[in-house]
Amino acid sequence: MKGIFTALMCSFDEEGKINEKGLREMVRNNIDVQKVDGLYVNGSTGENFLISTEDKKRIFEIVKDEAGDDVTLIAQVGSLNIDEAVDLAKFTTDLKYDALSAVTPFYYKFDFDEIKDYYNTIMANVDNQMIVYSIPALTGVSMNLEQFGELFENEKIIGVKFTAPDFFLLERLRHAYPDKLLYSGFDEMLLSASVLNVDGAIGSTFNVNGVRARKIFELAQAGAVEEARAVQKETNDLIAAILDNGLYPTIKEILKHEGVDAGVCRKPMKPLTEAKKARAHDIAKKYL
Ligand code: NAY
Repeated sequence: MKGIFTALMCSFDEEGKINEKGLREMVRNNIDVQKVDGLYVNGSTGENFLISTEDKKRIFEIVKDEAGDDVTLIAQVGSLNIDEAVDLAKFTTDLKYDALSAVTPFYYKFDFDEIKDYYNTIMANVDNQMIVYSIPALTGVSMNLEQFGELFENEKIIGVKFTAPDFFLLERLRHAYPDKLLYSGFDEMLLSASVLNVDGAIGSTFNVNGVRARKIFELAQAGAVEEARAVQKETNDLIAAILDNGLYPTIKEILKHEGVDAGVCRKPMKPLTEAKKARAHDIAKKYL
């Protein structure tokens, strides 16, 4: 369960339908070219919150069929509809996904007891392991050290995907829970998280920059911080350009530049203008 995990994208056509051939190519590109250790399926990067339950299931099936046992697979099953979350947790456990993950429930201001009940309910229904998906900037849900500790009391909850720039809390978590898995969630902060001894990282930009991400992670683990910093600098030049041009559509356009049929993003995300498409190809040439 340790190492570099791509937050997988899905290829959609202009009508928003899954492009199965493209999705399979994206899976293979991550395994064969980016050489990542695993895939995080139907997360934010997978446009999970924009698609139907049926499409989520189809994506889980296609990814498992294509990846087989080549890499570790994590299924993001979180949903505001807890019945859907449980259904997807059962579905992906049956498909033999190695672990589940679920975003903290958002939109309504759930209190911590409600959040804890959400995770415990999902896990009471399956024989699998759970990685909490914490991303306060998008969900508005922040948890403190003690609250993470309460979630971790459930032995099936084995770690957290920590997508936040709070390195104080990350260090406290590492210190307090040495046996739980901590994953860095912001690719531009991978080095900072790695020196705090996270167990791995899950990122959108690894779809195109996985090899560099591994270098940063492994150099930091080996204590070669100076060299790691140089690779993080190259990485952040790339990420800054991608963010400036539009995160997910630009990664898809870069994948197309590399011959992967990445399709387009689903509405309400808008397609890149011709100028931004050209810029994405320039970014690929300049930074990859
Ligand atoms: C997800 O579920 O796909 C993730 O959270 C992966 C982590 C990414 N977060 C988001 C919200 O996209 O890789 C990061 C992020 O895109 C990257 O660091 C650029 O900011």
